[in-house]
Amino acid sequence: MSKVHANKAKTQSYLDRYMEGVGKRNPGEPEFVQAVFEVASTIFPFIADKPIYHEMQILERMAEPERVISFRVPWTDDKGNIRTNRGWRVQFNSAIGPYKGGIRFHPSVNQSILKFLGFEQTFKNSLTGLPMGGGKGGANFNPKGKSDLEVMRFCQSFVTELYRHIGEDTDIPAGDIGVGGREIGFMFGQYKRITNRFVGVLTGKGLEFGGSKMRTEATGYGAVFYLENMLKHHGEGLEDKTVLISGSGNVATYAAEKAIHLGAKPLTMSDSSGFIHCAQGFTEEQVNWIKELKEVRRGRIHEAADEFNNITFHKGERPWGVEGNCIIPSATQNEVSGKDAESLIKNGTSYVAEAANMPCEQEAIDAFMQANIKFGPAKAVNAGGVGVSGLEMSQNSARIAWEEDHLRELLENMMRDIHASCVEYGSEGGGTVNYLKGANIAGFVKVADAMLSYGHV
Ligand code: NDP
Ligand code: 2IT
Repeated sequence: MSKVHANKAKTQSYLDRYMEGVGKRNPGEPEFVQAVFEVASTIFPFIADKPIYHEMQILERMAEPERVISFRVPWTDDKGNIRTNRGWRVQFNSAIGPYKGGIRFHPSVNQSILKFLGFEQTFKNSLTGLPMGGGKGGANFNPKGKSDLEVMRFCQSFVTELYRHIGEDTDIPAGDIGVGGREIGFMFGQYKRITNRFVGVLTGKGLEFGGSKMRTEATGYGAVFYLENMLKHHGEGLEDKTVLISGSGNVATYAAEKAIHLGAKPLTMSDSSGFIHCAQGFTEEQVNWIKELKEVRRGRIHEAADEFNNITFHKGERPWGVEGNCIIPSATQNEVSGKDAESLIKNGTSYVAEAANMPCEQEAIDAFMQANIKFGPAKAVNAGGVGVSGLEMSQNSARIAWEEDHLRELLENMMRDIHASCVEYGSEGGGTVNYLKGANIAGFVKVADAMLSYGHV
């Protein structure tokens, strides 16, 4: 066996043994194990000739959250029934800054999903270049069909426990699926009321009470800026590119809006009931209509097909059977399967920009890589959201508010720099960039080196 071959086999056996341990220590947590594998499979080869990371058990420590808090969330519905949900905060890694990451309200939320999200967040936040550690929280609460008052009572109860674990220098939550401006307002109001402190403990706040301009748009806009950087790096542009988007929430709608601004044609959007398709590409007016449908009226996506003649609704389906040059999955984890990937490849898709967290199953990632499709991983592509959250924290600390143009420029520069870091660590010769490897290594190094400085903690 050649030396190179032998080293590869050794690295593979380290990875196998490591993943066996992760699997054993986290039974019944498939999403978490999946996320750890995605990172570890690119980090083990990188640290093969860097024994310090092995000796100091860096990857073992990184895969263990610093703290997982779970708690009861009792609340009363409009009929006077007492309801009980479970809330969590996973404080994953504070090596480079206070815990930072969103809160998700969705019936599917469990410890595995929040641990995967907190783990990913650690590397994502590192990529932004800002001093933020990784965390994630949420509850298995279903906001669908609940009145504003029910949502308010739920948020107040959730924060009545959570408040003792968070703080502007400790842990700063934000939004995620099911948590937008309305919920952040309710949670901030309750935090302020309990603690009698007006501080930047949450991001994604309303502009009237310490929120930052560009935060609402940041994740979707940032994802499209990242895609644009990928295209430019390969001598192409967004102009006239057809783009398949899934989801119709915060991330999806602002991704569609920015894609239109930059001359691309978003053809699809979706929710959990199916997808909508517009062969000509949605107009900005249609995207605004969908924003209003989802944010204000909290309706279902088929209503867009009822409203506009050139939009069709495809019940129970995902958009991945449509032909498109690029895809921006923006709904949830594991929404692009290996089979979906095969169909996208056959239909000529050449760029994938993951705007949701871990939307592609491992089989899909493998298929894209094998087909030489440019694959932008979530922790890089969607980092603009938490990036502008970091800027909201800076503004809150300094008690100032920056202008929108300034923030847009900071966001654009941040996405350009993240792309450049991914290219730096992910270049494999012959012009090929492995963005997944690049993002993982670039995110890992800073966190790992900080952990080395602290000794055995
Ligand atoms: P929203 O709640 O605003 O929207 C979520 C969208 O995804 C809705 O269209 C929803 O459909 C759909 N969706 C959610 N769960 C499922 C599911 N299980 N199956 C099918 N569709 C589903 O969330 P966001 O736009 O904020 O978040 C979308 C993704 O982006 C998530 O992966 C999130 O973690 C990630 N993200 C968000 C950031 C942010 O700043 N908000 C930052 C970085 C990443 P329906 O209404 O039917 O449930
Ligand atoms: O997944 C994510 O990065 C988010 N939901 C945003 C987190 C944040 O703190 O802004």
